[in-house]
Amino acid sequence: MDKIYRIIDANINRVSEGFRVLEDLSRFYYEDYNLTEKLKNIRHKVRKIISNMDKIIDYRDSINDLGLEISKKSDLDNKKNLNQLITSNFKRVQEGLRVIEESLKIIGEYEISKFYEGFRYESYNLEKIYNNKLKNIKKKKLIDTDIYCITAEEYSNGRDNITVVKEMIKADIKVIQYREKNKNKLQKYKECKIIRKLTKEAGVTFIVNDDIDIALAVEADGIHIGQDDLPIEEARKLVGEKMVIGLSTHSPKQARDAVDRGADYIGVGPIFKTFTKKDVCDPVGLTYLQYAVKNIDIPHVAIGGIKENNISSVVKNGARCIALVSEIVGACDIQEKIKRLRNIIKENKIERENINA
Ligand code: 3NM
Repeated sequence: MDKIYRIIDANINRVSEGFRVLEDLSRFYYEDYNLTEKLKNIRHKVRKIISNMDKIIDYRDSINDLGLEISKKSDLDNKKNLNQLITSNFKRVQEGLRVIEESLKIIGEYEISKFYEGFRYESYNLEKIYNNKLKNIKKKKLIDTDIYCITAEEYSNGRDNITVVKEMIKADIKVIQYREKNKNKLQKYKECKIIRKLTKEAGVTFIVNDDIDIALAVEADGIHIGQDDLPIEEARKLVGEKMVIGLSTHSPKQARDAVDRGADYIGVGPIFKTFTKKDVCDPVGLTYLQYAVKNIDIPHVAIGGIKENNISSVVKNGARCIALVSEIVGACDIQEKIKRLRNIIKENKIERENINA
């Protein structure tokens, strides 16, 4: 029976080490204070509760552990990426906790075993928090860009949406939103289907405006909704955690609300007067943009009335990502226009960084 203590000792080490790997990734790689603190706390508790059971350390015999030889000959523990590393360490922690729990019962430590059962359940919850974090990082990358392009056939100089999207892709645009107010559902679906294919081939993020059903049907990367659309929570239920949800906001209150309710990014606007969106409020100016840059943790997209001749002020005021509709879709040469806009963004970003340095 005493050898049960050896099993407990080995698994306490296994669990602590697993938590330590997860904790250090959270601390040094993802720099997440809350998650790091939670992992540290549970790691300490796993060791502490058992620390007055002297017999445990007496039965340690790592040198003669058969597992070492088996492990040396196996590559089952090889990890190809961070996701695998995180998943396997949660598994190791959960399996170890289960072994400790069962072993403690055998030696009559039922009460203590219940603590370890609790840690196991806590670890399931931590795994969920970790996974959501990873998903959010992935989603952030999907919209990490300088120019966010949006379609609008009626301002496209006689070109159709597909032609315009092809030009955007050639200009190396990384995020395209399909926004079309003058077509029926079937027409929109058919266009989105084509755009999904084009964007997928080019590695471009594809967002659908308003029509959640179309976004789901064509497997878009995200949806963009407005203040009068379905509440974010309901939209999230429909699209799941993997899809990006963007929300148009027009005030600091709406921005804070969007964050609280789980938006992945916000539109910030209209910065200037726009004629492209019919029912939008008066311009909110650069002040609201400054607020969002300073106070809102999720990515933002500055939008509304932004043109080649005023984009520099938007960049200087901190915008990281900028959406221009009529200025791009209406340009005679879309690729040239995007090139010029990019140059202005670059120059002004350098200036902004020099001022902030
Ligand atoms: N959303 P343009 S303004 C689609 O403020 C849209 O939420 C806005 O078009 C918002 O670049 C806008 O042609 C239209 O002014 C922007």
